[in-house]
Amino acid sequence: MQEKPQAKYLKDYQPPSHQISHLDLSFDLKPTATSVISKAHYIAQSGETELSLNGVELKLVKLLVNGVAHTDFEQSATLLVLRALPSAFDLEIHTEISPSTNTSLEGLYQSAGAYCTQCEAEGFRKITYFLDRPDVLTTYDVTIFGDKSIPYLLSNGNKVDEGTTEDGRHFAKWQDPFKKPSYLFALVAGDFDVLKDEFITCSGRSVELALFVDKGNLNKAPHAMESLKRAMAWDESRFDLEYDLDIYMVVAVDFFNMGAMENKGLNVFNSACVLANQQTATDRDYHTIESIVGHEYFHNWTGNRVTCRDWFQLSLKEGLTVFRDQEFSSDLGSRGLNRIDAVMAMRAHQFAEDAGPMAHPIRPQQVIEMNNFYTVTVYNKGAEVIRMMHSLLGEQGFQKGMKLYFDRHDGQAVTCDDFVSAMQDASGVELQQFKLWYEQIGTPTLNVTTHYDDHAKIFSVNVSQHHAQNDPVSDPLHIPFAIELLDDAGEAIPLICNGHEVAKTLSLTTDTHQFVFENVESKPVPVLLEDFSAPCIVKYDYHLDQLLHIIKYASSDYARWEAMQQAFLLEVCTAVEQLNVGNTYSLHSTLINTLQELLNQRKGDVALLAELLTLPNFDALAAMFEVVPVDVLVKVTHNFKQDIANHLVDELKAAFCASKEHGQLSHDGVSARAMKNICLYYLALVSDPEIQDWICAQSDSENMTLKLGALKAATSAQLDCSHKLMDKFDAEWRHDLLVMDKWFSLQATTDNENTIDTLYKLYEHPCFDKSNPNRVRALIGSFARNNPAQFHREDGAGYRLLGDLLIELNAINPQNASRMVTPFMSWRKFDGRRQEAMKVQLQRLADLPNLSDDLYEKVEKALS
Ligand code: B3K
Ligand code: ZN
Repeated sequence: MQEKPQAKYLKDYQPPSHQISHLDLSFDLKPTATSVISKAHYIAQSGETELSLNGVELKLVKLLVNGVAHTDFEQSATLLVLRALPSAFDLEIHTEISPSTNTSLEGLYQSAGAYCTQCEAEGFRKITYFLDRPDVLTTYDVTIFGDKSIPYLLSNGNKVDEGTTEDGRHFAKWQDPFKKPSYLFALVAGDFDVLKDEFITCSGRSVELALFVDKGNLNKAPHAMESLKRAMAWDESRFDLEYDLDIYMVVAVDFFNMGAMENKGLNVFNSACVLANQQTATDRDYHTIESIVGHEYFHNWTGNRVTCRDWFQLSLKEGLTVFRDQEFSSDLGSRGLNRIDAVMAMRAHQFAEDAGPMAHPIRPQQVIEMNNFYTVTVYNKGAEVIRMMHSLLGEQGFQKGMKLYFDRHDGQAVTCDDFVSAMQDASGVELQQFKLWYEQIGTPTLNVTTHYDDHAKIFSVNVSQHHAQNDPVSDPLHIPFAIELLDDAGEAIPLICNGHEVAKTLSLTTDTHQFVFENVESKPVPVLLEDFSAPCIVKYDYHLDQLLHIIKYASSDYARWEAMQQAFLLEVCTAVEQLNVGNTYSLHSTLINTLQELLNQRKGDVALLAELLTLPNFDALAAMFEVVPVDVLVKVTHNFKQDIANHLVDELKAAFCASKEHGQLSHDGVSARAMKNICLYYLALVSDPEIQDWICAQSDSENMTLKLGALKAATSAQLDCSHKLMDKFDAEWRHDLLVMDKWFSLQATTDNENTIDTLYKLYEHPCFDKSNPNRVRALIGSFARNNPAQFHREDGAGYRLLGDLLIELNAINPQNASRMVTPFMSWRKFDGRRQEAMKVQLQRLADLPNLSDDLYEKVEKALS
């Protein structure tokens, strides 16, 4: 029987036994037998004579200590233990690996012919035996030998030599002057088209920029390049951080497990997060690309120059870098819309993770497979924790903290405590209590009640904080609680406490607290936890009228959107209750009237208006219920959409026609397209031949945002024309797999009895490939996430489809399998029949003889 994978614990951290003063790597690239020679100088830290090196799936060819063959060692599936070592020595290790058969996309593998690496978190051990942990930093010299049919041989740092070998092959040698941990190592070798550019840094240095894409894709590279230059300039202006090498390279590859990887000076990107032009990419893709290019670039300081001591500290670099990329997007675009995006991700995904069996603190205490912890909790909640510090310290205090952090820790591998200490010491703001956010688990709830005293003109807000059931922390958290009070006319009332005006963001530091506001002339409408000032759930008995008041008048765009979401949620709850007792229910007329008014006025940011018109997604609805009433929820959303369409057909038509877009990339162009698409989405639900004509006409657009908007309207309303439009799209785009991913997603999200059969058939589509994570996510990821009616079919067919796939993926690509299992993690939230059906699939996985550590950790937690 296979041994059970063992967890590692933060509390067991031990510093490394050895440090490495320099590493010399040499690769001779061959698809099934690449030879890797590693030469390093090891220094024992306290007289150790034994050294345990990580290594997985390696063929050991030769082992020399100080130039002499070493025989006193032991090898296991994951370790090479050397004994009888001197206190400092040169270690030379020859290994052999097989990139072409490596479908895990971790270590050195081939992506559509090109060699590339992915080492974070623990992939370097699939390349050579090493101290593969982030607190062992050293300088790297890398020499790559390859056939001349592979023109580009790339690694980190600067190219210092290149040439031809006697046997007619060629080589390149790279030197990275900055010490780095092994997870930041990268090698890429292949034939690419290259877009070159230059960036002059604030101190006047010229940095060469090179973007490598698959042959023929140069016309899709400029947006990523422009994004990179914007990111470099922004990091200088907002954070005073300048790039440090002479060259910055980005390579786009087709087979990649996530979005991108910040390897020093040589980022590797999923091609989906690089390639874009107006014909192939949507406005949303443009935005995502800019933010990911920014994110990876920002890691150069927050992650690479200062890195993590151990993987439990992952949020040190990821939470901070997500915060930085969110600020980048907000400074360059709409702050309100970016905040809406961030909060949607928190509500739909992070809150669900918090409520499920994989719930963990932003600094996890125990881990089986590190790759399972690149989560919305570590990333997005981690960013919210940084954002709270930012709001407590203010921009100036925060920047002082960042400066002190770099002064103290440049070139080091540190902990989240080191970061918080720098923030505290630089700003003088006490953060001891605040640090509990690194330990607590689950989403805290804030119960709010208010009281207005008409005589005394006092409005009091009582807030009590409650930890989630699974939270090991019981002491109160330090919660920044932002508030706005609106008067009858919609004006913000100054917040006067004890005779003084106070800022919007209040501090809640005790279990319960009463905030008392004076000089409040009439009963106000409170905007609570404005801008999502803390990652909490607020419980307050809003009346629909109050929410509509906020939608009209709140000063923050985010707060207006949030109120609209709450209004929809309130309505959904009422509708569910009514349907459950056999009544019918239509969307409340005052809410319809508000939507009508918004559509008629079309003032302010049109892109925000498009968001306001969008119903909360299924996950947001599901989160409100102890047991998710799948069928009723599907019905209610369907009815509400139909209500909006029926009542507002004239306004939607008018708004559609008034939204002029002339193919601009500007915010106005993006907004107009968003508006057109949301209007069309609703209009498709009313039977009107004119609208079918509009949809068909828009589906011929040269602009992918519009084209896809038309297709989505047609498929979601299951219009007669949808098959014809889908077939046309397929014929037009088969040559472009990233575009076909959009088509796969549309197929998967169509709510139709035959969808599951269609999906099984689509496995045979010439563009589909189970070993490519983008394809799998587009087809089956979209299905499980965005087709609740079919995925959660009572007969369990949706679950079986996912289960079947996971069994295959477990063998092909454990990381991808582990991501794709997420929908099953919340099986406890469903009714008995669905629970059983999901458990059957989880049990099938648990019974696999070759179950990967990645899936084991999640399946075991889900079932226990
Ligand atoms: N640091 C990488 C993620 C690595 C994931 C490893 N399974 C990308 C990023 O967050 O920037
Ligand atoms: Zn990152």
